[in-house]
Amino acid sequence: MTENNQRLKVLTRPYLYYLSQADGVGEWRMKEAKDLSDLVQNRITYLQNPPDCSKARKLVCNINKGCGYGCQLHHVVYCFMIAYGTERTLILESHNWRYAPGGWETVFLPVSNTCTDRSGATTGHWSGEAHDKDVQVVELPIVDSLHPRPPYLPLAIPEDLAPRLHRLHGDPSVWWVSQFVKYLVRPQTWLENEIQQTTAKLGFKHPIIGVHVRRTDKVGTEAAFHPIEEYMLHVEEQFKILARRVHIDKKRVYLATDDPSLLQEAKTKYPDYEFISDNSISWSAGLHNRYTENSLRGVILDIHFLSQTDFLVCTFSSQVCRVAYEIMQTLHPDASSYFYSLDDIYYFGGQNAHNQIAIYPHQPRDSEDIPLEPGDVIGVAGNHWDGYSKGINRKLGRTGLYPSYKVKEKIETVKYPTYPEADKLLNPQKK
Ligand SMILES: Nc1nc2c(ncn2[C@@H]2O[C@H](COP(=O)(O)OP(=O)(O)OP(=O)(O)O)[C@@H](O)[C@H]2O)c(=O)[nH]1
Ligand SMILES: [Mg+2]
Repeated sequence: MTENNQRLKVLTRPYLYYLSQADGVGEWRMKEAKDLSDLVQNRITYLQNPPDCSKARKLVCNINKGCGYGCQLHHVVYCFMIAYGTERTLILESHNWRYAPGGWETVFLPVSNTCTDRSGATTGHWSGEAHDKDVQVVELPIVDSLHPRPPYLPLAIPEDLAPRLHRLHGDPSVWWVSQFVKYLVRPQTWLENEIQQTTAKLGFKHPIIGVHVRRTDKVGTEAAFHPIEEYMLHVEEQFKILARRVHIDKKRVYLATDDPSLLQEAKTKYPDYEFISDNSISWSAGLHNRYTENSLRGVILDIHFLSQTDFLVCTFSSQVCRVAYEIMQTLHPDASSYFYSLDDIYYFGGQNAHNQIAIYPHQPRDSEDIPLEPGDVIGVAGNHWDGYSKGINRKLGRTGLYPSYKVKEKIETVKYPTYPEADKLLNPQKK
């Protein structure tokens, strides 16, 4: 980004905020966000609590994918989206969970109050919605081996909610994912108390920016090493932007990391900042301690606090940060722009193609660029964060760079079931 562009961004952002609040629109957005979320949460609750569990159509999902918490949570989200799409009650199997042998309910509320038993007259492996029509209990594999793939997958959004989501939110695909995460991470009472106590103990308060630094097993294999300075550059910029509309009594950073040496390094290098972080959580996130209940408590707390910050700076290659960003969407009408990722754009593991549509023509500057004609469909691979993105022009079959501003998102809609019976419970007057 050129210096001028950077400056323009710093200058215009706070005014965009004021514009978004003008003429009572801010209030409308708050209400619309709540109404939409209530609608979806109510539909999920309806789906999850069938009147007769022994007759209910079920989708069985086992949490034990061989990966970390963020990845496993997203695995359950993927199952849930297909359960919602196929009108099946999600049965979550979580005994002998690698993080907590006692299972999901040791930390979160059960996904159903009335139907957690997977038994049924007929059981089979997923073989497609139509094929499974007469099978009562269907077992879903991990998304990596899903075949055939149903349409109910990110980044698509449900057709019946699409117009409202487009009006409200800057990234409707993330909003839709976030609704399943919201339902899933409803805490047990002890966890809720723990969150409150830790908030007080750490002195977590606004304004605050969240920084997540993913190291250990991720670095060098799946993602590059980024020094703390790279994150702090964006933290500094965001505090300048925040300062235009709120009083900054202290530059606070919530630091979540699996590298326990980083907190001291950050404190030494940035003495004018207050770093809020529990170093013992970072110790528990190391590879030797990771799959324990204590470490689970730590990553849940870290994600909670990251999601509560005013802005997130992290690498979206990390599922920890993507979960935090998703939960953040459930706390504001539209928090789609409250992040800076040092590497990937937002994605959901196992998602369908992420396409964009060219809105301006582009003549290649050099052999690295690809041409664009308005209307061309581009499969985006990533943003280079310098004004350019990389992707494939599907019409030409050519891969290369193009200016990010010359495309817009192509958000797919899918005909999900619309749950009129559930909606009636929410609005009894609209019978
Ligand atoms: N408490 C805490 N734990 C972390 C942090 N970073 C990583 N971890 C631990 O490491 C695990 C990483 O696994 P995932 O959550 O799947 O995320 P990932 O490895 O970045 O992403 P994928 O490899 O794409 O799955 C987390 O679930 C935590 O257990 C952190 O900042 N705080
Ligand atoms: Mg991993």
